[in-house]
Amino acid sequence: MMPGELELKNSDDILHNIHTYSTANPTINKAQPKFKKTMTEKFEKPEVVKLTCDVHSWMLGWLAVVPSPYFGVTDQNGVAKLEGVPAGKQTVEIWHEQLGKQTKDVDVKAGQTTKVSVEMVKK
Ligand SMILES: [Cu+2]
Repeated sequence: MMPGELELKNSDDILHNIHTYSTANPTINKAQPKFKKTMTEKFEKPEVVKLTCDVHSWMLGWLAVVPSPYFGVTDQNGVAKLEGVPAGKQTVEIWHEQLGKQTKDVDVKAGQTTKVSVEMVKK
């Protein structure tokens, strides 16, 4: 997401908890009871935020707050498409929960598809 508000939904009939491990944004640690179907929280600064639920130890998520409208999540084949990126020299940043972060400089040509290939290796 870009910096702004995020709607957190609880579609389950049980209590959950939103616990964020932020450094740039305020930390959130709030219960979300089953009757509270949506909660809105602000994430105003770019960072990758770890989210957990303290009620269910296996629940874990990541929220990437990025300072750009051009972002995506890879599909089952490891492919993400960023559309409408302005032509010119751009830098793409790739992040993975276990494999870390990489950046790559890309020369985006107007009206063409530019392919960027990145190999993430476990260290
Ligand atoms: Cu939960």
